[in-house]
Amino acid sequence: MPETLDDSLALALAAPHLGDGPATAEEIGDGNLNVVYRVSGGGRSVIVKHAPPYLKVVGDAWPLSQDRVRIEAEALALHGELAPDRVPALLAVDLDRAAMVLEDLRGHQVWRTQLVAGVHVTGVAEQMGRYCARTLLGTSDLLMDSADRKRLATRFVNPDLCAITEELVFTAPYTAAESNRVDDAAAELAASLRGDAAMRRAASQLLWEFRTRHEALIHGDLHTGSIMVADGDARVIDPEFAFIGPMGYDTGNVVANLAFSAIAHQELGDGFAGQVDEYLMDFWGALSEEVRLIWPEDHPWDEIFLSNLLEDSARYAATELVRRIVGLAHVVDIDSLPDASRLRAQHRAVAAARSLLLGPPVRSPHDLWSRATTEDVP
Ligand code: SR1
Ligand code: MG
Repeated sequence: MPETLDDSLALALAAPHLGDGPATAEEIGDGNLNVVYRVSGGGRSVIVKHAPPYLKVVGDAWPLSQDRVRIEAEALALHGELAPDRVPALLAVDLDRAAMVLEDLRGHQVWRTQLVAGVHVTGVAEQMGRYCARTLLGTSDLLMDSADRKRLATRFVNPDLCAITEELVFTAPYTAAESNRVDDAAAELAASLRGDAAMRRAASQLLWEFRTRHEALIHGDLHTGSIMVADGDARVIDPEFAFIGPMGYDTGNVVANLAFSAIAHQELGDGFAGQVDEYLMDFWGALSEEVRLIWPEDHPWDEIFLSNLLEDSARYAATELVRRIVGLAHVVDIDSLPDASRLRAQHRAVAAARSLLLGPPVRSPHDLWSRATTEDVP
């Protein structure tokens, strides 16, 4: 059984990567899964991340494989090769202790934090579009040798973390699961989802696709809390949910989490929603441009691919919109709104999800964005 990370173990793991002199360790993680320390010494600092053998936010009752450390480290390395500079540097991995040492992105902030504060960060949405194109196509049969691709798939079997997503994203929000967290004021909204046979059917179909469409090595949890940003520099962190799955799950997560931001700022009326609209267009524009650039010349169906990816993104965005309102893990963009606008925003997110999941296929990025962010409360 690997040791649990405490100050002294964090200091020991970090020591080879710090300067000379005394060092200090500070626990900084507030995530649902892992224990995270910043260790500083000799004018340098690093991040030490440890994966306990259970889901941190639930405890022993939800055991989790520590193989997620290997998966995260290998995904970081591979995505870093495909999208240079878009992930933090991996400095060391200690599988016996279920821990890794990472570059400390000190000058960066979590993108969600900046979005909530209405702080514009340049170039990040475009970089995220290119990151998605390069990591998704670059780990797919579109660009990989067939035998290499099959070998890659054997390294990213991630049953425990896939089980979290299968339960918390595609199942629990449509049932009376104990894990759901619903504001008292949103109880009727949650009940309306449980009683909506069409939404339950659509979510169940997407669960099937999530489990069976082995398209690329996806990040698996690409919300705006998994992206660190500084002007002109986006870095994607925390790929412990990585597995060979549907590409649209990653892109749909980006879309839904930008939609939460847009809806929240529309409700606040502070003028930042227009900036978020631009982020979505920059994201999808750069993604499309990069796909066309790296697409294999001898397979001329890149426009069909992009249109299918847009449709899949819309449908996975819908399930993310629902689960962050009535499921276990919420988003601060919506939860931090004043009561009346929070309830309206929650209704709007679910209305958007219904439109994206049950309406006609989206025809364009504008159609996707308009349905994700401007659905009226019924
Ligand atoms: C209890 S785990 C809840 C969520 O946190 C992670 O970041 C994933 O989004 C997961 O669904
Ligand atoms: Mg995460």
